[in-house]
Amino acid sequence: MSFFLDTGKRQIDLSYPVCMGIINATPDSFSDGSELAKNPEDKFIVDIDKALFRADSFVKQGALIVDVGGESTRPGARKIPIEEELDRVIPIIQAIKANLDVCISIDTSSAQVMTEAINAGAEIVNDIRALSNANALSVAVDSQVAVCLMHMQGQPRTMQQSYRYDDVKQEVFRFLETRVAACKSAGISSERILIDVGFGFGKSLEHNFELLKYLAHFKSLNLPILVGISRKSMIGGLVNRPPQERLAGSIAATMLALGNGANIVRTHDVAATVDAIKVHSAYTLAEML
Ligand code: 8Y4
Repeated sequence: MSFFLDTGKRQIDLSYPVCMGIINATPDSFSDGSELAKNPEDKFIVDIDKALFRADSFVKQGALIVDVGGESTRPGARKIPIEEELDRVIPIIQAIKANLDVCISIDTSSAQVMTEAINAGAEIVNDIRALSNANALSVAVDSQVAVCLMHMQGQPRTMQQSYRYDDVKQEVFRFLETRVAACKSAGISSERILIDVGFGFGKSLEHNFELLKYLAHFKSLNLPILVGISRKSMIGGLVNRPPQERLAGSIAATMLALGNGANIVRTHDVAATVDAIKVHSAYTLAEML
């Protein structure tokens, strides 16, 4: 287990879990999309000042990473043109880079968006398609950035309509193992790789909780584990509340993920997540006495 993530520009210490705050530059985002739209009546326009304010608050609350995404990956979401995705994310990355010292992650599957985001200062490529799109792997190889490889069954538009596993943890494990091997043989060293089981991406409530329960098994890949649980339907399906009211449930599930070895927590609620990480870290230290 490597204790640092190498992004080319910095080494992120993962001796303790760290928090990644979500900056969604998408109009349909449940937490901040419409807040980031300048004129809700008109075509979606990214408000850079609002995105920057959000990133700044995240940093003040203790996030070490901000994840900027412009392609909605919510269940049922449709694809958008690359130009639109670029228009959404690049100005935000440039503004964050110019004003804050925080590691920027780009949530995209497009090689072109990756390239321009890296040029603008992104240090992590967070790809829900695990670098499977054309040229995505070579863009990552030719840069110094870190990559997050996530498991998904199907595609966002339809993934929650039909999913099928014989053994979800085995299938997700083998997928990640294969993608990690592809990255390593293409020239990405293990210090630059994160893995993610992809909660909610083509998975039932039961699949998600089975993966959560067996998260520690993924430690055998000897790579840091990122988890994205925040406000997802795996919480909503249990507490029966809309996304903005899923904080307590999300933190409870985050505690379980931390207990099972999660190293990076992707969240809409940085302050609460940092508190949970502090409680977990104190508990971990107390265990060792
Ligand atoms: C309710 C709330 C229903 C949220 C669905 C969603 C992950 C991720 C997303 C993740 C990594 C989302 C970009 C989807 N989730 N990246 N991205 N891991 N690495 N759905 O789990 O939040 S967006």
